[in-house]
Amino acid sequence: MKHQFTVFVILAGAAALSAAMTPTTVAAQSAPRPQMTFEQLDANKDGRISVSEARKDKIVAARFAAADADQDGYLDRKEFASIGR
Ligand SMILES: [Ca+2]
Ligand SMILES: [Ca+2]
Repeated sequence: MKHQFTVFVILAGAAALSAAMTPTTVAAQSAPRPQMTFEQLDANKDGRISVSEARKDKIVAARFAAADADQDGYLDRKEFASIGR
């Protein structure tokens, strides 16, 4: 009886963990990636992507605010690389 209860707890825990993990995993796998490269978007070659430069790639434009980690209004290479991950 004690053994059965232990098995139940393990199964319930695994199911709860699976349910908790799945949305994150799916979101990570289906996250849209930029369609253009950093070089293609950086029209003025200043090494960063402005809001207007980001408009050329709708995925980058949509994720711009979330990707701009230091909120300086530009995406540097590291911030750009975070899109789609
Ligand atoms: Ca630029
Ligand atoms: Ca930034």
